This record gives sequence, C-alpha cells and structure tokens, in this order.
Amino acid sequence: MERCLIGVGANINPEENIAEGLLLLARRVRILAVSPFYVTAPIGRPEQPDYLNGVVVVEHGDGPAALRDGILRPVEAARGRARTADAYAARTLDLDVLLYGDRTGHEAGMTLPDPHLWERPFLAAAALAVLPGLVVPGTGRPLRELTDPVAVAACRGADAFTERLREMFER
Ligand code: PH2
Ligand code: MG
Ligand code: MG
Repeated sequence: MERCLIGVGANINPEENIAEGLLLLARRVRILAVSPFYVTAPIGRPEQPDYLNGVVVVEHGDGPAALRDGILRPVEAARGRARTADAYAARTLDLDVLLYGDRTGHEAGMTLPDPHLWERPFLAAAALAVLPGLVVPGTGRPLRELTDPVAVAACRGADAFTERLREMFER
C-alpha cells in the first residue's frame, strides 16, 4: 500500500457533496486523515461561487491511474459531476491525485507530484495540517519551504464544516 494525497474541491452545494463524497470514498479506500477545509475564491472564474477545498490522505496500491479512474472519478460521478471541455467549470465534486507515494513523473495525463500542491496556498495549507513534515517527492524539499507562507497563513478556514467532517471521520 502507498500513501496518497487527494485534493478535494467543490463549488456547487459543496458541504453536502464533499461530506457525502468522502463517505463514498471511505467505502473504497482507507482514509488516514482529513484536513481542515478552506473557503477559497474561484481561481480563473471570479463570477463563480466560492469553493471549499481540502485534502485527504488515503491508502492505495494499484497505481495513480487506477485510483483516479477506478475510484475518484466514480465517486465524483456519484455526486453528479458533469465533465465538459471547460476545465474550470463549476463542479459538485473534484477529487485529484496530488501525491501517490514517492512517485514522480507523468502518467495517464497526471503529473506527480501535482504542482498545484505548492502553487495553490489552500492545498498547501491543508496538506501541511495533515502531513506537517512532508518532503515533496522529486524536489527533496519540505512542502513548507516550497509555498508562500503569507498566502498559506491567509487561508480562510471553513471551521464549522471542518469540525463536522472531523466528527464524521475521526476514529
Ligand atoms: N479548481 C479549478 C479551478 N478553480 N478554484 C478554487 N478556489 N479551488 C479549486 O479547486 C479550483 C478552482 C480547476 O482545477
Ligand atoms: Mg482540481
Ligand atoms: Mg480534477
């Protein structure tokens, strides 16, 4: 089994879609950690509603393409995700492979690690909350050194929602 980091985002009915989506995910993989979630302005589409974004750590062993196509996409679809040509369209649920163990490189249209992990402050903030000592595979550098600390500290916590998820997923 490998430790995988999944980015979680939604901006259509996000609280329900994320909570229900993570329950579906938990039926298919072991969820080791659920991060705090953040209220985030929609990147690239200022007219859209805000997103909720966070990350989860899961165990998986069959490779990134199998994780995406066999588990994440079906969970997205179960929450009504409609895929269009517009990669920035509003979405009910988005589950992205950000890290798959120590793997680096390109596979099935994915880049591992996903550079969004350090480029998007809310993903870095979420990942640092659950994996504080994370050294990013392929860079040899700690995530906390690859990110902008001011932007990470400025992330707006969705505190009530985070607490609800904590009660749902704490073991
Ligand atoms: N995902 C996008 C486009 N814009 N904005 C926020 N705040 N959060 C996202 O996850 C996001 C986005 C498509 O990758
Ligand atoms: Mg995404
Ligand atoms: Mg995606």
